[in-house]
Amino acid sequence: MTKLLLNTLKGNLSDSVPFWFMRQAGRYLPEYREVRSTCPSFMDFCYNPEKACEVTLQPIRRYGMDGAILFADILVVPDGLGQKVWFETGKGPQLTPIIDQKTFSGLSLDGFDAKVSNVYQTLRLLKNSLPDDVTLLGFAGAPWTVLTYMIAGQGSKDHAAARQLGYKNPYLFESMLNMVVDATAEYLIAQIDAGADAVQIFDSWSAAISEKKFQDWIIAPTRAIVDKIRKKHRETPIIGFPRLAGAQYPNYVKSTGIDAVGLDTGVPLDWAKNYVQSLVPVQGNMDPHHVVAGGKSMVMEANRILEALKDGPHIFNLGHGFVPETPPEHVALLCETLKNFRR
Ligand code: 1CP
Repeated sequence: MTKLLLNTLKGNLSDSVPFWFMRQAGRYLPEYREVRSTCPSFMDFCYNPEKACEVTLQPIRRYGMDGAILFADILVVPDGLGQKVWFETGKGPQLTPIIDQKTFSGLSLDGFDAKVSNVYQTLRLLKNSLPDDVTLLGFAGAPWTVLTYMIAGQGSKDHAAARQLGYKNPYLFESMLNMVVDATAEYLIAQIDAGADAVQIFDSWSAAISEKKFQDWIIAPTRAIVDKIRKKHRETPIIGFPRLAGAQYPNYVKSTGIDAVGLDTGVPLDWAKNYVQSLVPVQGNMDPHHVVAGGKSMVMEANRILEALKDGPHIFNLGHGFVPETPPEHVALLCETLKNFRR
């Protein structure tokens, strides 16, 4: 059976447009909340193959997306490197911050694979339980986005701590970047070994980075990861998602060598068609709040996006992940709209 999403990632066009959604497994689904309530620790949840497999499958059973994204988190990588990571209700992720040589020296790649190996087991379980036509997606955070959490010790608005450390102590910052590049490449290669058909690199915080630093902090590390993966897995598509990268999108695509790119909600579609979709397949880009609102305006917006990108390879997705207040029945209406669309 053909995998429509995987085929599209390889640049092929078909009559219908494949779709999946960022954060399609998550708090908007009652069945997710039920499993989540059995795991007090979010990291333990990510490292529980049976439960992680179950919540990955939940949206596929309900809606029949073309892609299933591994349930885990981008903060598995710092955890695997030995940084303490935990989640606090109402506060989000918390980490012991890495701010100098002393705190950095506590991290190591030794033992990384062993520490995160349950994630690979989740993928093996998924490989055996997913319908043949569903593409299995692995993922990791991009080094810059992951470093914003490692350095601040939590989520942050303008990523001040990471930017300032990058300017003040570029040698330390580069050592950290290099370690995260190596860990992420190892992690994604192992995900593909375990059954992922494609992988996505989430650079959620790549907005408003200067030209020079976009090159050093976003492009160079992503390129390094792409090169390492390709040495082992030449054919596996790699999706980049440089969220809010604006005019840097075409440069990001050309310079990183990724195979497909996720568009955030703000990217104009005519421009994307001419300058991005002409290079690689694109994915995106509905505002997740449109799905909270639902109704006719959501359906019209889905059709506008589908029409605008229909002449080239397109995977329908959101411009960022579902928010917890999304009504599941609005997702059902959106999926029905997408399944009925023909080029
Ligand atoms: O208690 C819960 O259920 C917490 C909610 C949650 C979920 C469902 C978190 C905490 N992580 C996840 C799973 C997750 N995270 C997935 C797999 C599920 C899917 O997509 O269907 C993925 C791909 C991620 C990736 C992720 N985690 C990103 C990149 C994508 C994005 O949304 O920008 C980021 C930035 C994170 C960090 C993170 N993890 C969780 C939260 C609440 C956050 C964001 C914190 C912040 O705003 O800084």
